[in-house]
Amino acid sequence: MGYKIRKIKAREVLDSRGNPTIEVGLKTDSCCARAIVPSGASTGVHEALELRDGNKKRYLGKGVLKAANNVNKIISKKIIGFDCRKQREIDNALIELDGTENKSRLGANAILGVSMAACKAGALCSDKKLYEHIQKMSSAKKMLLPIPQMNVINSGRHAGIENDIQEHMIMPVGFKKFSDALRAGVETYHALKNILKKKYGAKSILLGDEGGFAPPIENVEGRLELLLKAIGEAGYSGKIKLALDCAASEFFDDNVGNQRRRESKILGLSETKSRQFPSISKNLKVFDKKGIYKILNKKYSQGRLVDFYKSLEKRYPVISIEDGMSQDDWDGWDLLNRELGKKIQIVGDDLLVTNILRIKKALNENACNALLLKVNQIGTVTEAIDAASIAFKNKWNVIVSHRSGETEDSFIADLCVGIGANQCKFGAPARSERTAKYNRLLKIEEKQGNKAKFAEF
Ligand code: 2PG
Ligand code: MG
Repeated sequence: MGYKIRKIKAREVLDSRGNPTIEVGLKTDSCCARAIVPSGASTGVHEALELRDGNKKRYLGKGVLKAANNVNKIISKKIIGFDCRKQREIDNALIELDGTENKSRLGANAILGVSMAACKAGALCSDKKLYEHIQKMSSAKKMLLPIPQMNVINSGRHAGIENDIQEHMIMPVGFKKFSDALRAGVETYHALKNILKKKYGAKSILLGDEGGFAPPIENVEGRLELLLKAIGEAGYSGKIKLALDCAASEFFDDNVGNQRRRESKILGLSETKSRQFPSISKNLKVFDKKGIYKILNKKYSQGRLVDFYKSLEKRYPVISIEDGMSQDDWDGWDLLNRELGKKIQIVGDDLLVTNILRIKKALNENACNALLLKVNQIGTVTEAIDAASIAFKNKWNVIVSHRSGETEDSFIADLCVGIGANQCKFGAPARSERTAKYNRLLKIEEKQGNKAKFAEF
């Protein structure tokens, strides 16, 4: 009674970069829920497909009317009548209806909007908190408040800069409570802001896509020094460690990249845009293992790049490196994980794209030791939860992550707690689309009272 889905409606709304995205409203007799889908900039080529209209006259081709229409005309017909608590059944029906490997028929954005909205409705109708509802679906034995990875210096695609390490993060690990850890991170963020303003002027404290600063410091060491200084000034030396998301696929130059560039040119598409067209990626067979990584005009072979990361780990308290290698450079990942994986967290993002098949391959090849989990990389809540389960089973850490294009929807905060992930990556503690998630975690911690358990690293 009251659980049956009666109505589903999708519309075009905006994300934090001012690009269109999908919002889905879903009604049963007793409740209604809404979900908004995020969108990445440094998207991996193996991600599920984000369907955009491509009509340059609207939103520079980024409209999502086709995806909305797919929800309203095709998906709703199939999903209306389902019990909103039966997430796996709903998601399986969505996957089957789409029928492609990367959700390119209906669009992963269309599918995910429905999947997330159903999940929220399932919680509401069963009078459960969203994180409790999610825990019931997952294999998690306990709920956890996550350690945040806070991206306080933004570069690369998120700050309009080519060939650079993308995210420089602080990780408050030495705390007993999430709220204390968050506070320490926020105070460090403000200490950093003051240091930057004094040293580089007002322009250096303008914010990148994820709420971090984008100062004109052209070397990674200089940025890490600054982070340590800010941590010290805020009074948290030793209690806050450092993490990097290199997003190395963005600065790896290989034959595939060159081929993609050539093909995009022929088709008159930007390179980023061309990644949305699976036909292009599919045709890219050549992979030159001897590709070159370029960071800020310096060139590195795989081995040299690993040496560079090793030297950073020796000199700075870097405890986690995400996407240190490019998405298909399996040899590079193998080397990186062999050299550093016993000491620090080696996180796969573009490498794994929250996809069970790629996670299994990475496990076989011992390519990394942690999963970055992004719901829109795979396109349904169930598949994301399954991806986390495999990672946990194999003793990997799981980090639930936002996208650089986010929204006011705080779904991933509940997801993180519900699946028992020990870390979250929600950006800097600034801009409402980021703080919405942190604020939700604060609320969950308050609700859980003395039962709240803060994760350990
Ligand atoms: C990443 C993400 C989020 P994007 O690379 O981890 O920080 O960036 O959403 O642009 O892929
Ligand atoms: Mg990443």
